[in-house]
Amino acid sequence: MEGQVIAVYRERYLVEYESDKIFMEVSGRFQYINYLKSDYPQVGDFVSFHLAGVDFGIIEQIKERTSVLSRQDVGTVMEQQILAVNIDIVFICMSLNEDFNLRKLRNFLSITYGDQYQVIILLTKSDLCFDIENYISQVQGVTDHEILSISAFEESDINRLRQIVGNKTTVFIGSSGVGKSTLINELIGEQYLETKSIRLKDAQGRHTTVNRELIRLESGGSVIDTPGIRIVSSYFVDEQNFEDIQALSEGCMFNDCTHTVEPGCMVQKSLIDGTLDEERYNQYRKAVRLNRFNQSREKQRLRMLEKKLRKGR
Ligand SMILES: Nc1nc2c(ncn2[C@@H]2O[C@H](COP(=O)(O)OP(=O)(O)OP(=O)(O)O)[C@@H](O)[C@H]2O)c(=O)[nH]1
Ligand SMILES: [Mg+2]
Ligand SMILES: [Zn+2]
Repeated sequence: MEGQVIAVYRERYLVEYESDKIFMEVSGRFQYINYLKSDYPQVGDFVSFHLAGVDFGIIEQIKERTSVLSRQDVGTVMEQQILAVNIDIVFICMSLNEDFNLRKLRNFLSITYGDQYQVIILLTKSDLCFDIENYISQVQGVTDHEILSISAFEESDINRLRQIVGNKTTVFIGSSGVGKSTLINELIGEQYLETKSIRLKDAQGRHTTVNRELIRLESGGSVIDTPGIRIVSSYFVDEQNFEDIQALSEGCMFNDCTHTVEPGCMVQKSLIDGTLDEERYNQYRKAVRLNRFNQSREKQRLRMLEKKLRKGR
């Protein structure tokens, strides 16, 4: 039997199978061969399972993922935290008021590298903005992805979004309060998800959505709601995310310049004369360190796995 994971609660998984929703756990064998968090079922995963009761199942295996949206995990030792899998479109949501911030947008863009899925920038709360074109052109300066301004209160905007989603699997990411859940409620046509407007005052400043969840639409498509992301950092360093530094490094004296202590370093020079933003440089250094760390961790993981498999035989 095969189903799709629509929500994850610690060690429990809610799996959609035909029109049923069944709680499941992973099998003992599954636990034995997997130990990275990212190897465990995620929202969007297709899994094979067997039933262990009328309304309880055991997940045996995860089907190969067609796409993965992830970031570096902030909660644990640097592990990859998966936000959603098997998605066709990632909607990066940013509101056209206080939340609008190009640096933030760049951060979100940095976790959506590659061509596993389409990326669309949703500029939300357009009803609060009187200068939309100006914001759109600012965003155009940062990305080539499609940009859409949208108000949750404008029916034609919602229809447009519904059309884009179609029968695809999509995920909404962005800071807290930009209106992700509100948009999704409009798409499904009911107040299914909790949004800030129906919450008490004391919840101000807190994230309204706390769990990732996949919701099926009438169109056959699905939308995954996510809690607002505060810190984003990408798991892998994509050179393309640091095009500016890449370009500068061509002027460095040494080919293998690490842009730290070498003489004739163009990156250092640009830092000193102020043409390169210090924060940007620190971001780059951090990404490089993290990448190195992840590479050695991955090697270690493979070694341990090999050992385990040899022992298991
Ligand atoms: N003016 C206006 N307000 C909106 C719009 N969309 C959402 N809001 C309001 O913005 C607030 C936050 O909306 P949510 O949908 O809870 O935001 P969220 O992105 O899901 O937030 P988290 O779940 O915390 O990540 C609510 O008070 C909504 O009513 C919009 O298009 N225009
Ligand atoms: Mg929400
Ligand atoms: Zn250099």
